Amino acid sequence: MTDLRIGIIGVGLMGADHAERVALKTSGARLVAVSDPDTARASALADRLGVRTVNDPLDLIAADDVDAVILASPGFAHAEQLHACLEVQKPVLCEKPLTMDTESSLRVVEAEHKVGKSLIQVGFMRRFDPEYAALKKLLDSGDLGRTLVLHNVHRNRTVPDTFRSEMIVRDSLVHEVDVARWLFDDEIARITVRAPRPTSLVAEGVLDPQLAVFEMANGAIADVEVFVNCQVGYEVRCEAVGELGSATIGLGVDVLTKTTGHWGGSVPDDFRVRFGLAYDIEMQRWVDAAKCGEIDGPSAWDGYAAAAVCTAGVESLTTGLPVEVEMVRRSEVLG
Ligand code: ISE
Repeated sequence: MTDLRIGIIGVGLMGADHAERVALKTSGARLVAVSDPDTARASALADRLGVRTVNDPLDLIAADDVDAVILASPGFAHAEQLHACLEVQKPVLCEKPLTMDTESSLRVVEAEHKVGKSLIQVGFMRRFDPEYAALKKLLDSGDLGRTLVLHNVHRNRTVPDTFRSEMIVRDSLVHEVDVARWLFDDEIARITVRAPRPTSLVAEGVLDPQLAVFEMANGAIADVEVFVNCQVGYEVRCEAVGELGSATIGLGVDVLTKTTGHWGGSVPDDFRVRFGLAYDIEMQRWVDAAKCGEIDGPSAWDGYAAAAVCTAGVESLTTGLPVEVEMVRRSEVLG
């Protein structure tokens, strides 16, 4: 089978990482073009990888030699770019968030349904991480009985100054929203987001860390500590508590070293390190599926559900009170 020719929109941290992944590590795929408002950044990457740049992202989507698209542009650009991909019926791997709000995410789900093909996969990479995948398999096996509680920790060393309180919900906490929906195989009915005393190491008014509680439709509960300027490194943990036992992933126990008076290991600097393998697996599976006209991972519906939960989460952050998640029924949209 011929290579899937891929164009990438947005070559910041994640897009550049994906560009290298497609160009150098993914089989059956070929990077052909990149687009970024920062044209110098796009050109430098394109030169290094031997591909071309396209200034207008919509031209990249329409280009005859682009079979599939990766959106690593900022969330606010996604809606227009996703609709453009649907228009020309090209598979798209869209980094989260799907879009910035519930309504626009629903419009995307409806538009894809109208096309009649699953073209959109959302980049919730934790689902591809071998540790998370093993946890999912264990929970689904029933060996721990019914899962009752999830405890999650999500810490970044630092984030850029542009990362305000609302972004912590929509860009960071959104990962655990997807994890809870996926591991419980259920929707989140109600969310509470509280902010304890903020770290003094961020700009005035930024609520970091945040503590969230997700109440699942089936009555189970997940809690999350998200702390994106923790200073230490990238740490993501999840403990599932079942009726018959518990299971924890993300302890980061790799190589344990001992030197005079010390023992320990290393903490990854960011998500590209911690989830590097997950991204590789995600990309290969997306490419393989796209060539068969399918997706193999979180769908536009999952992106919509996450957007609905985050919208409620942002509202809860302002009052500290629980907020019901407002979503249409899946059958109403997808039949
Ligand atoms: C970033 O966009 C990610 O997706 C990372 O996984 C997350 O940990 C980080 O907080 C976000 O900024």
